[in-house]
Amino acid sequence: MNRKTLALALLVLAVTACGEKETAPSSAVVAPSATAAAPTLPAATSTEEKILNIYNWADYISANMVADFEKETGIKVNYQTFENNEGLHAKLVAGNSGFDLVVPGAVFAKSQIDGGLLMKLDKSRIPNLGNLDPVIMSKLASVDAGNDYLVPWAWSYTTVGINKGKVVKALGSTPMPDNAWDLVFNPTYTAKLKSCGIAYLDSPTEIIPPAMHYLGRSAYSNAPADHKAAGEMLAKVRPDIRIFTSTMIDDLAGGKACVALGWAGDMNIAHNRAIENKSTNDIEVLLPKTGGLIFFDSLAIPKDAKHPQNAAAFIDYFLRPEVSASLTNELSYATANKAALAKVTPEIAQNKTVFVDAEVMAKMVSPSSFSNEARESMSNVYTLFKKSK
Ligand code: SPD
Repeated sequence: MNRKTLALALLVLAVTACGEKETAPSSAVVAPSATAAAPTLPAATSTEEKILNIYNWADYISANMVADFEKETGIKVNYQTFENNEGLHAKLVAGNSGFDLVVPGAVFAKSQIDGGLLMKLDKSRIPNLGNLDPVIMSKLASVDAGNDYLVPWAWSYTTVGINKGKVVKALGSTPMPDNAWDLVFNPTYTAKLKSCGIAYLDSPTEIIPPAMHYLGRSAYSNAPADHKAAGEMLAKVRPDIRIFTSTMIDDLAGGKACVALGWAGDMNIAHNRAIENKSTNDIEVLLPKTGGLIFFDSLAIPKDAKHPQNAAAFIDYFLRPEVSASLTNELSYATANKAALAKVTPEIAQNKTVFVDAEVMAKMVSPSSFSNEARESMSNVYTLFKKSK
């Protein structure tokens, strides 16, 4: 078993608990139906006007993906980005977003499916669904029964990243902690690191879960008492946090932040950007000894999308091995497209912060979903935390 296959197998173990609080009927946990024989329609059969409106996270698509799709299909893509799951969720709840394709995190997708905010995929238009790893897809059916709504875009994990030289200098005689989460949650460290810049993701559901995990509580607890405890702990480091952002790549690469609580994929992009810019900033993704938080982001079609056939055409195009692999190769986010693994470059395939090894994966926290009430409670705690200084 090579590293990529092993990483996928381990990821399957990690996502087994995904959405476990709201268990799907066992009959729904099946291999993706795309593997069953079904009549397929080529993308060109779309009868819609040639427009596709995509709403994705920033820095989350390979350079030529949209242009190549437009050239091949004649479909004009309007591409916009959002900053966090909360922003996307609010647009979907409000309705009439104007978007045909969105990329929610698994943590929000379950409630979006249950709330009727997404449209079922027309699988006859997406023959390349068969390229997805069937084992992963059968496990993801616990979030999306029958794999009817979601197509994995990429996965990675929330963790701590550093600018090594600056952190070592700022810590002085204090050695690096045993647990990397200390660098962003323990005032002993944050007080020293504030001079070189600490950056946090700007979203309640990005910060409260790792904070609860650091406290030894469930990262996906729905209990307000756990959110409150996270808020109390966060209040102690609040004066030391300089940057709140959803795009910390340039802050890290350019040296404005020396420590970040963010996504491993973006940290690897920052690492590469610093090298491209010939800077001395040495960005490193840390693997906390208590584990990072795994996440999945998936393509989905809003229930009121005006161009669902064009959306299906884009999904099918994305699922071509070389197209999925281009995302992983250019952006260091892992793919769930099994057929794409052979096209992942050796440099990325061997990067242990992208395809983490068995020991590290075993410690990672599996994704799960929050209740609406829990999201509200976390949002209140987060707002208080951010504005108190
Ligand atoms: N550069 C964009 C990365 C998108 C990450 N999505 C993360 C969701 C985690 N909860």
